[in-house]
Amino acid sequence: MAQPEIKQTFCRICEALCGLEATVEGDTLVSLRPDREHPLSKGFACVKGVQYAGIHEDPDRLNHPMKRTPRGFERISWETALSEIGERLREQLRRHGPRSMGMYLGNPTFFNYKALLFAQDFMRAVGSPNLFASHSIDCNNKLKVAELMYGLAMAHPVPDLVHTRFFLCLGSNPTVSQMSFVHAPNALGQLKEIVKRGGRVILVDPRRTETADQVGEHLFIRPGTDAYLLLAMGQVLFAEGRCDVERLKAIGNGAEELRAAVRAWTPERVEPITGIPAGELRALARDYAEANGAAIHISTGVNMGPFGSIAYWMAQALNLATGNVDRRGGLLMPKGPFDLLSLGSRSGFGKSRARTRVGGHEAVYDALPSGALAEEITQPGEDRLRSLIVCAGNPAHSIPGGRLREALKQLDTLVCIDIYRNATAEHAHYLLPATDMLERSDIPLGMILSQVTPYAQFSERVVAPKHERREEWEIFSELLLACGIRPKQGNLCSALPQVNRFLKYLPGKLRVEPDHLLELALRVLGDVSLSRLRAQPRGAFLPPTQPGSFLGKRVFTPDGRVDLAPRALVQDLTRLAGEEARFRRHAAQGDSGPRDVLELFLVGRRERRSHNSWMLNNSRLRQPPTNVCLLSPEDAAQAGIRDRDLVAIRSEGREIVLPVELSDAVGRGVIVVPHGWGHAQSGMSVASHLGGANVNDVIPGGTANLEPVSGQAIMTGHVVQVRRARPATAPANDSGSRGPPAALPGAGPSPRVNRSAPVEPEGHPR
Ligand SMILES: Nc1nc2c(c(=O)[nH]1)N[C@H]1C(S)=C(S)[C@@H](COP(=O)(O)OP(=O)(O)OC[C@H]3O[C@@H](n4cnc5c(=O)[nH]c(N)nc54)[C@H](O)[C@@H]3O)O[C@H]1N2
Ligand SMILES: Nc1nc2c(c(=O)[nH]1)N[C@H]1C(S)=C(S)[C@@H](COP(=O)(O)OP(=O)(O)OC[C@H]3O[C@@H](n4cnc5c(=O)[nH]c(N)nc54)[C@H](O)[C@@H]3O)O[C@H]1N2
Ligand code: SF4
Ligand SMILES: [Mo]
Repeated sequence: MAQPEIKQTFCRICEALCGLEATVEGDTLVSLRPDREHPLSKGFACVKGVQYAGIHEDPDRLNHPMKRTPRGFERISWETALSEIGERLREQLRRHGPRSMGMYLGNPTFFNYKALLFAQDFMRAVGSPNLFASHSIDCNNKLKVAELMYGLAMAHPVPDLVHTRFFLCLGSNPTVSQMSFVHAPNALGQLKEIVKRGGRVILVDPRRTETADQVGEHLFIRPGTDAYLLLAMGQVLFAEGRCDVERLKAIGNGAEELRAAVRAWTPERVEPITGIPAGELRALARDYAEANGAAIHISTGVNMGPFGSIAYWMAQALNLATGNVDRRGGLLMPKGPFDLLSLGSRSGFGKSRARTRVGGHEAVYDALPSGALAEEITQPGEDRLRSLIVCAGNPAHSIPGGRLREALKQLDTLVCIDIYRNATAEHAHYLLPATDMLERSDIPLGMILSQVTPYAQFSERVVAPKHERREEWEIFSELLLACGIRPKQGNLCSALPQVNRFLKYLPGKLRVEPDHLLELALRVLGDVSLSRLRAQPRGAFLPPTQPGSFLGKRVFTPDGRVDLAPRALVQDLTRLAGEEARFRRHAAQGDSGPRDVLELFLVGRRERRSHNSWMLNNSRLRQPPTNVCLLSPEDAAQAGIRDRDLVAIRSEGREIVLPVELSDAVGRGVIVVPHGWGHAQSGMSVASHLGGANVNDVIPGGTANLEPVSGQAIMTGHVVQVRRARPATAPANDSGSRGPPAALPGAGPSPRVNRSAPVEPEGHPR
């Protein structure tokens, strides 16, 4: 029996990257806990990370390559899988050309440096522009606006949470999510520190969130209207001379156009749109300008709205106009262990100009909008998408509209590289089992530019891969060879296995892995070597980000100046003005007396114990039996809806039925539905025994619902029809529901949940 050994690693589920400590015996994981000695996360970790053993050991995990047969999925060898897939793809490429091949990269790919590098390299080697990624159902607005204003999609000044005195945060629930585009473990703790220092935290949200319940001040807003709020803040700041226009002119172009863009949006005009009283809005703008170090931050609640790009533009522009970018307590531009921005700029990373075949939607951060995926498959044409490789993603579940599920059936070849047989895999021809985060080494390159406190950590693999699980980079390399694609110059993906095949014949068991390339990159370009990181498994602090190191120095536009009023955004203001009447109408509707059907704005919610579509299968995490929607008691009363009733939520001819909880934390005119639920069809036995419904079934999808500047799918603030379906006590009858059966609250948990390991308590900050 191997001796127990303790290993430090870090969690790669969300952007907090919390330090974890694992006890292992040989290659068996014994336990996982928050790393109390981790200099940055200081013993904080949430239950999803601490209970990751439930994922690592899940009997539902994909452990072997599988092939669809008339009898269902059957196990095949890696050799057979690679050669069969290779043969199919080779033939397809020969007949229909590279464009007919596509790839979708899901969220966990961006927490896996090797998978990301090799997936992109694979597509370059194939020569297909058809790369899709989850960032177009998450944050494309930010990526596009950064490209327009700063010249690089990955250039995002990060709120200096450690020093700021005023944090205005729109569309984020840090207590649950740990934030996005901000690497700050224990986000709630960090926000509480701001208040403790005498600063202010203001959360703008259509719901009084778990965060707003615990820290700072909360401002209700009508969904989808944040851009109007920010424009009006800009109007106040310029009108009252609180912007340093001369400084703006020194660092960028378009200061006058920016001033003109906000001029008409007075707080009085915006009040009936956002629901925020003009006086409060004016005070907010003044307090922000007067705070000595302030940051406006927007996140997915705004990204996914109809004007995500204008909102991010305004957030950046106001931060710049008040002198808060590149200053302590405002927002800083981190550099990372090596200058990723300069490297990205030189290498052309993130600058693809590809467009979709249907509608000509442009790539953002090298990926086409996921909302176009279904049409790229179904619209006839010689170069329509005929095969798709999905890596660490669940597009059939996570992309709004539900149309993709039908489209996937039309593919000649669908290959899923995943740790589970998820909803997308139900349409796949081949499933390839990937390693999980404990089974591979990693450095969080994707998150390094979001760091409040610059830090580098490298983790070795904690245990060897179980069964036949393989790392994605190896899968991509082997697949490329199997497709008969010859290595091109600079293609890591095809070069590495070739080199390794050669090395096999030399003495000494030499083998080149991506970590060797990382070592080289850090040695040549970096502030910290891989050997130092290996010797310090809890990671190392990097030099703090310096104020004044960004503007005028590392802006990557052709002239090195910020574009303060990019044309595409100025033009999009016409669309925003056109929608004004719609929001005003909703405001005027107010209390129109009793009615059967409510028209409500649909917004989302993340839950502590789940993560997008894949954490519900972790039997160590106790889940409620279904997702539950939230509604204000006043709205509910209008349609005779009572607490725990089932309500039908309808949009565009589709309907889901879910139990409702009445809550005064929800603004009027709003219904809140958590995503990630509704797993009736998948090989995830715990999740599919739960009830619930996939909210994406009632969110309009496709290219008609893309935010025009960035191609971000519009996912929040759609109007849905809501009516009482059944009282809480009636037996469930799901006729009329296009979603999976909605379980009643209190329905029994799945059998797998019962035979789960004991549930350990959540790790808390010290
Ligand atoms: N309605 C609605 N829809 C949403 C959202 C919302 O708020 N509301 N949120 C959106 C957001 S922010 C995002 S990021 C997207 C996510 O969209 P996707 O990335 O398409 O979906 P996920 O549910 O994150 O699926 C991740 C998949 O990766 C697998 N996986 C986990 N770890 C690994 C690994 O190490 N290797 C491999 N190969 N696979 C792994 C999981 O099993 C799962 O199948 O969903 C979006 N969809
Ligand atoms: N536990 C858990 N943590 C997660 C995830 C998870 O699924 N579960 N997902 C991870 C991922 S992929 C991401 S991208 C991050 C996202 O992290 P965040 O961006 O913080 O996302 P949410 O926690 O969903 O918070 C979004 C908030 O926006 C609000 N909102 C909705 N519409 C609007 C609007 O129009 N205006 C405004 N102002 N607010 C609005 C919602 O009510 C919600 O409170 O979280 C990550 N962390
Ligand atoms: S907050 Fe939870 S899921 Fe996110 S990195 Fe930390 S432990 Fe992992
Ligand atoms: Mo996300």
